This record gives sequence, C-alpha cells and structure tokens, in this order.
Amino acid sequence: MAYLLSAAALAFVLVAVSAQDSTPGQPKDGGPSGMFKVIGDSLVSGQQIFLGTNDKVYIIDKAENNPTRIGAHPAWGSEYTLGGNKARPMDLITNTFCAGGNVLGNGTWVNVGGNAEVMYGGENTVYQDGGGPYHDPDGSHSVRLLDPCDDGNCAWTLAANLTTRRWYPTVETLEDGSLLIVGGSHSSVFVNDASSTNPTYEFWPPRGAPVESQMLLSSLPANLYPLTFLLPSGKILLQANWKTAIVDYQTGIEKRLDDMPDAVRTYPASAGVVMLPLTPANNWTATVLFCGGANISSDQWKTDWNIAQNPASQSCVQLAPDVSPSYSAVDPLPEGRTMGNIIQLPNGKVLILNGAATGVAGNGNDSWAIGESYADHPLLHPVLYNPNAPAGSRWTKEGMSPSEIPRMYHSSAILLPDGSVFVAGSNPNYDYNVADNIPYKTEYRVEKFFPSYFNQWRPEPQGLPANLGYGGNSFDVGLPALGDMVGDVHNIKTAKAVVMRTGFSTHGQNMGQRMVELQVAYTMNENGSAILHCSQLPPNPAVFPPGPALLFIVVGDVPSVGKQIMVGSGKIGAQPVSDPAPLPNSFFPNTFVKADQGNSGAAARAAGWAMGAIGAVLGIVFV
Ligand SMILES: *[C@@H]1O[C@H](CO)[C@@H](O)[C@H](O)[C@H]1NC(C)=O
Ligand SMILES: *[C@@H]1O[C@H](CO)[C@@H](O)[C@H](O)[C@H]1NC(C)=O
Ligand SMILES: *[C@@H]1O[C@H](CO)[C@@H](O)[C@H](O)[C@H]1NC(C)=O
Ligand SMILES: *[C@@H]1O[C@H](CO)[C@@H](O)[C@H](O)[C@H]1NC(C)=O
Ligand SMILES: *[C@@H]1O[C@H](CO)[C@@H](O)[C@H](O)[C@H]1NC(C)=O
Ligand SMILES: *[C@@H]1O[C@H](CO)[C@@H](O)[C@H](O)[C@H]1NC(C)=O
Ligand SMILES: [Cu+2]
Repeated sequence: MAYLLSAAALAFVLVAVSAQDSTPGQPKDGGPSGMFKVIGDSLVSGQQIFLGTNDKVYIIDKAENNPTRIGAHPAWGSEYTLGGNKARPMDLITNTFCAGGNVLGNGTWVNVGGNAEVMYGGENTVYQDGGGPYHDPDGSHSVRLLDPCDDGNCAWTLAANLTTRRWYPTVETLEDGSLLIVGGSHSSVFVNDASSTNPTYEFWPPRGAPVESQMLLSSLPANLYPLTFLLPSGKILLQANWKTAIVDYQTGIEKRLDDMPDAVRTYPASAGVVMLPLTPANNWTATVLFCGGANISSDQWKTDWNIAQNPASQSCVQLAPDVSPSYSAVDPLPEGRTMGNIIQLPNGKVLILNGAATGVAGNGNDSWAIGESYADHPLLHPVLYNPNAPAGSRWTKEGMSPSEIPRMYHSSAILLPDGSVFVAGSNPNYDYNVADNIPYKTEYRVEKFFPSYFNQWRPEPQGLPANLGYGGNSFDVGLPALGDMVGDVHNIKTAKAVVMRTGFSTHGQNMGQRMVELQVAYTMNENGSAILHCSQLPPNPAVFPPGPALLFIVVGDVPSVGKQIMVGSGKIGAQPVSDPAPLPNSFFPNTFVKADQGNSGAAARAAGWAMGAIGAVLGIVFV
C-alpha cells in the first residue's frame, strides 16, 4: 500500500478546522459505541419528548407531584439542554396526561389533549378549573403551542380549545403543514368503550366540526393513540386494534385494508411502529413496519386476569398500503416486546429499545399489578433491524450492551442530531412514586444510546443548505479527504443524503417520525475529496411534510452529524413544488480504479476512528 503525503490535503484539513462552525464535525459528546450512558436529570418524567432545536429537547410529563416546582405548583414540563445536560422547568398550564403532539409546517410545536385535573395519588376529578392540589386545569381539550428557542426564554401558551375532549389522541402533520388530530377518549379509561370513545378527527388550525370515522368506531376497544401515517398519496394509513384503513381526510372516504395479523399493535399492546425510509430505489413508496405488541382479543381487555404476565408478541409485519392491502410477515423480534420505542437511524437501520417482555402499557391498583405496573420483565437490551439484510438475518444485538434502567410505561426516545438516541421516562404509577417497595419507580434519569458509528470517523459535509424545497435545483455538498475520513474512497458510491424527522415520542410511538433519501450523484476528485450532488425533496410534500427536519450525509454505514433545516416554505399552506433539475452523471477517476488493482484497500477499509484521525492530521491520502 502506498501512502502519499499531500501538502494540499494538509492545507485543506487546516482550512476545514477553521471553518468548523458551518460544517458538522465530530460529535462533541460521544460515548462508547453500542452502549448507554446516563447524561442527566429530566426534572419531570419523560412521558412525551421531542427535539426542538439542535440543542434542546422538550419534555412533557403528566400533572403529578414532581418535587421540582414552577410557580405555586409541581412542574410537569422541562427543557433539556444537550450542551450542558441541564434542564429548566417549564409550565404546561393544563394537565398534559397522555396528550399527543407534532410540529406544524411553520416550526411551531403543538401538544394537544390530555386529561382532567388530578388530586393527590392521581385520582381523577370531574373536569375542574385548576383549584386542585396541583393547579392543573382540565387539559383534555387543550391546544398548547411552543416555538422552541436556544435562549431559555420560550414558554408554552394556550390556544383555543379543541372541539372535543381527547385523551390519547394521535397527531399527524399533513402535506400543507397543518395537523390532523385523531381519536382518543372523552374520559379516563384503560381502553375505550362505546361511551368513552371519541371516534372522530379534526384539524389544527381548526377546520370546523369533527369528522366521524367508521374505522375508529369499529376498532374498539384498543383504539387509543391510533396509528397514523401520511402516505405519499396524500391519504392517511389508519390502524387500530385489529382493523386497518386508508382515510381520505379531504372527502371522509375510508377504504378498508386487511386486518392486522398476530397481535394488537396500538396502545396498550403498544408495538414499535415506523415508516421505513422512502428512497429513490423504492420510488418513495411507503412501507410501514409493525413489531411486537400483544395478542389480546377484543373481549380480553379487562383487568380481571393477570395481564402483567401475558407474553408480549414477537411478530413483525409490514404493509405497503399504496401497493397492496395485505400485510406480510418479516423476521420476528428476537424476543417478544411491548412498549418498544422504535427509532429510525440515519443509516437506514431501525433500533428498538425500552419496553417489556410481558404485559401491556397502563397502570392500576389491581392485585396482580407489579407495584402499579401492567407490565413486567423489562427488556434492557436494544435490538437493531436491517431492512436490507436477507430474510432470517435482519435482527441483531451484536455490539450492543444493555441499559441498567427499566423503561416501562411512559418511556420515550428520539434520535438526536449527533446520531445518538435520547432515552427518558418510565413511570407506571398514578403519581410521582419513588417508594422503596415500588419496583418501577418514577424515572428522571436521561440516557443516551450510542449506535455503532460512534467509534467511527464521521463524514464532515461542507455547504449543507439551511432550507429544502420540493423539486427545483440541486445542491452540492463537499466531502473533504474522503479516503482518510471514512477509510475508502470507494465509499463515495454509497453516499446518501437523508432528511429525517425525529418525531414526537410518547407511548412507544414517534408521531411524525420519517426518513427520506434524496436522489444523489457524485464527483470523486483525484485528490481524495468529493462532491455529492443532491436533489431537493421529491416534488410531493406528502412524501415529507413541511417543517423542521435534520439533514444527514451518510457514507458507508456512517452518518455525519445532522444539521437542523427547514423543509418547505416555512408557512402553513400549499407548498411550492417544481420539477427536479437533472443531476450530473456520477464520476469516479480511473486513477483510483487502477491503484486499487492488487490492493484490496482492506487496511484502509478497516481503518476506524484512529486511522481516520491520523490521516486527517497528517493529510495522508491513500492511493
Ligand atoms: C481537489 O480537487 C478538486 C477538483 O480538482 C478541487 O476543486 C479541490 O480544491 C481539491 N482539493 C484539494 C484539497 O486540493
Ligand atoms: C404557525 O402557525 C400557527 C397557526 O396559525 C400560529 O399559531 C403560530 O404562531 C405560527 N408560528 C410561527 C413561528 O409563525
Ligand atoms: C391507588 O393506590 C394508592 C395507594 O394505596 C392510592 O394512593 C391511590 O389513590 C390509588 N389510586 C387510584 C386511582 O385508585
Ligand atoms: C378551554 O376549556 C376550559 C374548560 O375545560 C375553559 O375553562 C377554558 O377557558 C377554555 N380555554 C380556552 C383557551 O378557550
Ligand atoms: C393469538 O391468540 C389466539 C387465541 O386468543 C390464538 O388462536 C392465536 O393463534 C394467537 N396468535 C398468535 C400469532 O400467537
Ligand atoms: C414512481 O412513482 C410515481 C408517483 O407515484 C409514478 O408516477 C412513477 O411512474 C413511478 N416510477 C416508477 C419507475 O415506478
Ligand atoms: Cu399513558
């Protein structure tokens, strides 16, 4: 193998270092790859979380007796600063107990619904106005708004109430950047029944009276937090209990697809559910993956048997609703899991963590409950799914170690810009509870999980845009000294640009989570640097609805640090769309092809962080 010390490459590295502000560099706060690390205290329990800015995660709990106070009452919200690993309490005003949320096309986050005011011990009141011990007025039809900020000065505000009360609603961002708010219940229940259910959807900003859904009416009782996905067709995949439909919310027409096989996936069975990456290779066709949950029939959702020891389902199925009405089985989970949080990673793989091997979501004072938990046998080990691996070998635990913290009911997880996963919550209790005899206490510890790429040198893309639209001109991203950074210049052929929304995480769902791969071409330079030519998003906002997102460049299996960008016009309303400009043909110089003969480049390929770092410092180019 020949090493060539290149003065030009060295100069380039020095320039790159001084221009670090605009280029995502290496993660500032890396950790051991495949492992969890406790990073801080969330102050309130992380029942609902979302990434607001590059540096802030917003945390929403239910109203309960958290020792952290704000004003005259306990706090049930906080803002977590990733940079300093410190949280500040925030006032959520009304009771956010099991609310839903998502982001508008203009960047404002919305948290909707919740429950009535509570008394000590989590006892429900009849709807009240905040006179109880926690000063948490009825939140069941609240609309709470937040414009995330980095200066520590933003606050939640209340907008006009929803038309109806919604406990456990789902919120989906539509292609015009407005929100669809789906289902829930009018009152405090474990699962819905005919008298509690709110079998309707409505919009925000409001578009009048709620619309009744036959699908929600026919999916009792396990239809709280119904599963929704905006499809590239502009229609909504709606899945609840054993039923499935495509809903055209413009006309109210619902088309039935096949029933869900094997297990209930909705709350409280709580499978991990995610839309797999929409890519040029699959023509941006949606496939939704459902993993785990519980095989509980509609007449078994009573608390007169020991649900906490019911084995969770191992079944994984997928559905491509625009292609076929039928589910197909894919590799089952290594072990049955309920309440798994499913996280789309920027390299296309899917991580599942948190949850339990037996039981379901929910809590109660039943004699068989574990403390108050309806689940038991926490699963501490994450599992990784590779949708592109051959059937039979898609799941792995390799290179990953377990957490020490059970994450049971009311846990959450989201991807962060550095590619790590923020993990919070767990509180299967009526009220804040850290009593010694309670096995699953109210949990405030925040962890990060570091996927395998945390021991590899990360691509350092230059010139990432701050905005992306639908179609139009392409943009160029510089990739300096690719051979040094990622071990092999041939990796340029695998380079991807991916746009991700990390979503609003609660109850095992990340509402709005999705990943779109852009069309790309490359120009590899003889000196080892490269240009990645990238199209903007496909000219269809239903592929990726407008609003904030993260943009990553992935080379080989390794993502850069992501940059927060704005997708679309930055406004709610019809999004501008244009034909995509053609990309140049990809180019790879002959010199590399020749030099490669008789030189497998194995050492370079094997080079991890250390080799990349040495190469970067010395300006060595592998030829
Ligand atoms: C590498 O080559 C490209 C294309 O000729 C050039 O634009 C770039 O400046 C070069 N980079 C370095 C570090 O010499
Ligand atoms: C986004 O739109 C909503 C609804 O009109 C509005 O309440 C909010 O203030 C807007 N946010 C921004 C940042 O303009
Ligand atoms: C559950 O039991 C606890 C402990 O006895 C009590 O404080 C609480 O009020 C009960 N909650 C409900 C909703 O029954
Ligand atoms: C929402 O409804 C509650 C009653 O549940 C009422 O007290 C409150 O004033 C309403 N809020 C707004 C902003 O209209
Ligand atoms: C689910 O449970 C039913 C009995 O309630 C059983 O007939 C069926 O085989 C089970 N399905 C699976 C996939 O285990
Ligand atoms: C890709 O999808 C678009 C939009 O649905 C369709 O018009 C086009 O024919 C598809 N292309 C291929 C190659 O299937
Ligand atoms: Cu809940």
